[in-house]
Parts: sequence; C-alpha cells; structure tokens
Amino acid sequence: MSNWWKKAVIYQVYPASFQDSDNDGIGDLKGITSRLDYIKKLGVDIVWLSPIYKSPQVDNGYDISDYQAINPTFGDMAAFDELLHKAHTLGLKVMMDLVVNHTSDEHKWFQESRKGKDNPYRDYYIWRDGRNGEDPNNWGSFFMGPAWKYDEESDQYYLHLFAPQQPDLNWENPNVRHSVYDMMNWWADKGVDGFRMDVINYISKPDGLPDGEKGPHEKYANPEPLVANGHRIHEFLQEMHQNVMAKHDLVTVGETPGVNISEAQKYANFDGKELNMVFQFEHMGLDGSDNPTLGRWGDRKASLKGLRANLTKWQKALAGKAWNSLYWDNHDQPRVVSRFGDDSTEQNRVLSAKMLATMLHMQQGTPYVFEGEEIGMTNAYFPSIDDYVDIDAINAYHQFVEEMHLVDSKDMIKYLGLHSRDNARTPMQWNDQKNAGFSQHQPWEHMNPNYRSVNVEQALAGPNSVFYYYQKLIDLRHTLPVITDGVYNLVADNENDDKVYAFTRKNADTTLLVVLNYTAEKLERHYQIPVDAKLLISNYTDDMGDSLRPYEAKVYQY
Ligand code: TEU
Repeated sequence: MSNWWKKAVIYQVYPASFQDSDNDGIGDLKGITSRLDYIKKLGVDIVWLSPIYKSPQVDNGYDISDYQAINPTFGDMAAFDELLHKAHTLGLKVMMDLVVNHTSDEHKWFQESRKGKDNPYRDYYIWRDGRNGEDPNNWGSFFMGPAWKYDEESDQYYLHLFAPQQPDLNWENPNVRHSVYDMMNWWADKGVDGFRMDVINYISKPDGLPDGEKGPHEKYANPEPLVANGHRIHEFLQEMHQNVMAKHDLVTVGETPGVNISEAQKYANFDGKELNMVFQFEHMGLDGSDNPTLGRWGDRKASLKGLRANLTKWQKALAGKAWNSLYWDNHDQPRVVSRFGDDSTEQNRVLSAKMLATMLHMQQGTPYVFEGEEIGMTNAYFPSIDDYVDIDAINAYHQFVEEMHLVDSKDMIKYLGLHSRDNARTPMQWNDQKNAGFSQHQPWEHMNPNYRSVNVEQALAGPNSVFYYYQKLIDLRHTLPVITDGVYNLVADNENDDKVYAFTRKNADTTLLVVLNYTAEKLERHYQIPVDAKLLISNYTDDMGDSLRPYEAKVYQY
C-alpha cells in the first residue's frame, strides 16, 4: 500500500455544526457538500466526518444505533453518496468516524442483547452479575457516575465506559469483531477512503474486569489505566487489518487516549500491520486542574517548556519507526487560539493562531485541522450552565458543583469556558449575517457571539488572514519534502528557553529553521543561519532578524 497519507492534511467536519441546508438549526450532509469547494480551497486532502450515522444523539452521534444508515437530521444515503461523489470529483478523500468500542443502547444488537441471558446477542455486550447487590466492579464512567447499569429483567449489569446509553461491545466475542469488519468493508466498498477510530485502544478489556485504583474521596475508579491498550488490543487491530485494511487503500487513525510512546510505536508502526497513526493525548493534558479529581476542569495554563518537551518527545520517539498525527483541535477540545494562544485582542488572536499553526504544521506527521481553526475561531466562554449542551459539561457541573461541592458555580463556569467540548461545537462562522450564515433557524448549539468579526467571509477577503496562512502551510507540506521527511531537532539550548521555541527539520538537501515567539513580548534571540537563507513563511510581513515581535513565527529555508 502506498503511503500517500504521509503528505496529507486532514480537515475535520463536525456535521451538526458545519452548515445547515434545510434550516432546522442542525448542520447536515447537503450543507457539507455545499461547502466542499471551501474545504478544497484550503488545500487539504482528506475530509474526516464526525459520525453521521443513525443515532439518538445522546453523545452527538458517538452513540450509533445503525452503522449503515444516516441520521435523518443529517440527510439520507443518497445525500451521503452525493457528498462522496462531489468530494472525489474535487480530489478530496473522505474519512469516516468508526465508533466500535460501544454502540447506542438503541442499536438492534443491544435491543436483542438485553432481552435475556439466552439471546444470541447477549454476549455482544459486557454483562456481569452484581457484587453483593452492587456494581460488578468500582469503575466510573468517563461521563461521571458508575460505569455499570443494572438491568432489572435479567438481574445483571452492563458495562458503559461512557453514557449509560453507550453500552460497550464485547470484543472477546469473534462475532462482534466480524460484524464490525463486515460493516467496515461495506463502507470501504462504497468508496470511503479511511476511518478515524474512536477510543479504539479501549476495546480490549482486562480479564476478570478487576477493580481500579481510586483516591480516598473518590466514589469510582478511573478505568482508563485498565482499559487502555489492553492485552489483546494488538491482536484485534491486526485481525481488523487483515480483514479490512489489507483489502482496500485506506487511511486509518486511532483515537487513543492513554497511549504512550511504546504502544504508539506498535499501533502506528511502519510495518503497517495495524493503523497508520494514532492521536496521542499528552499535550492535551498539560493544562487544567492540579486536583486529579477535577482533571481538566481548572485554569492552569500549559507552559511552553511542558508543551515543547512533549511535542519533542513524540517527534523523536516515532521518527523512523512510526507515524505521528498532529493536532491542536477537535470536537472534544477547546479552541487552540484560546488555549495555547491569545484571543485577548484581534491582533494577538491572528498572530498567535498563525504562530501555533506554524508550530504544528512544521512538525513531522499528518496534520489535522478542525473546522474553524483555519479562521482562528475562539472559545465561546458561555456565561451560564444553561448555555451548555454537552453531556460531559453538564454532568461535570452537576458532579463538582452540586454533588461534591468541590468548586463553586462561578469557578466552574470559568473552567467550562476554558475546557468544555462545547467550545469546539459552536456553529461554523461563515459570515456576519444571522447565525453567521450557518442556519436561518436558532442553532442547536449557541453561536459564539464573535462571529460578526471572526468569520470565513472576512477571512477570505483579507490576504493576511489566518485562512491564507493555513493555506500556505498546507501548500508547503505538499511541495517541500523536508516537511514530511526531515529530521526534527531542537536548536541547541532551546529546551531552557521559556519564551521561544526553535527547531530545525533537515533532510539531505534542505534545512528549515522554525522560530516561534510563544509570548506577547518583544524578545531578542540569535540563531545562526546562512546569509542566503530564505524566509519561507512568517506571520509578519518583514523580518527583523534577531528581534522577535509578539507571537512572531518564522521559518527559514537553506
Ligand atoms: O472521545 C474519547 C475521549 O477522548 C474522551 O471522552 C476521553 O476518553 C475522556 O474524556 C476520558 O477522560 C471519543 C469522542 O471523540 C468523543 O466525542 C466521545 O464522546 C467519546 O469518544 C465516546 O464515544
């Protein structure tokens, strides 16, 4: 199989929030199709669609009730075929979201499974007897509360690592695995070009489902250390590869929270037996709270030192062995310009968005751009809990403010403003008209009020916009091999610099020097470059040599 995806850039569309074509306030497939020209203009190669399958939408489509049907709010199969056809006509590939750690409780497999212990589908899910009249073990759900739900009829509990409406599939059962492979082949035969695999490293559960470790004040244990990268995971993925990926030219990325270097080297190994690449999460865990119970719900910022050390670790460790995916944003994360950059003024928003884009797009791996990132969309900072719609935000608020009294309401609203997934899910800002041109109807998720100044129309009209900067970075990746194959090294002593990040990429004939001022300060730094070095890209129109301006980003080529 070819490695075409190594030079590719992937654009993630969150269907409910991209473009509404029928004015019900929810984005849809026809809306996406109508915007493919825009995506093409950015220059990306692949469009990843977050789930569009039939779903009761308890977790915005990550709870699937029919893998081979389209959710009616998004359209129908004909609308999907049209989208796929138009994408292919434009030279864009389409990557589907594959959510097979769990299904919706409305999936027919679960509907059968819950009918009783003798049902042929019983073993498609993870059912256990209670322990002394309580849950089978002490695991908590990632969306708060226990990871088990009692079913009165059969007097057993089923496992749900996420919402109770998202029962976990039992991958120990070969029928489950082959049902999933058949479904994947069905989509691949239809012509889709790849899969982004939701929490795929959670599918192999430990034998005996042992208790997890928990703090003295915690009611439930975090199951992640036990379920992530389980003992049969590589066997399952290799089997999936033989049954699906080996038969089609597909791009695959695993979403793998809790992945470490040695596991990633196996998942994304160049031997090509499992996946092409995985999403690592360590750089997403650098900010938040110091209290482990609160996790990401805090206001501690990530330091440049921590961020650089992490990115550098992954660049170094995977080089020559496995492939990195590069991302700042997705539908589960706050907006990068608000998180690692500076959205306090218009000037700093634009400068820091470009600086962060340079940091990411100059690294080795396959970059992902999440809808709106390319115009520098910011967090929404909603003022009240009533503005939030995500199950994760609402449950966290109830748990930490109302049940545990660990945080007061005002602080929790601040933390939600910094870390809630809703920040990523506010509708795409197309123009400064009603609902930003997303819909004529009140959108399912509030707009970010700044759409009047931050929007696509405005970005396309201004040659110095964040959009054209992303477009240039993407074009550079397609035209300069060193961005794909160059060896990554920090500039000498840069690891001690807490304000500037400087690294090189080098292959046999080209060197790139990337210099990034992570702060709003004016700084002086001297880096050795040949006199004939060319300024390849910068977020300022001129070069002041050793003087770095706020959030200045520049790349020299020699
Ligand atoms: O996300 C999984 C994920 O990264 C987090 O939910 C994480 O496991 C949790 O916060 C642990 O701290 C994927 C999807 O991207 C997300 O939208 C879904 O809600 C989730 O899986 C369930 O399908």
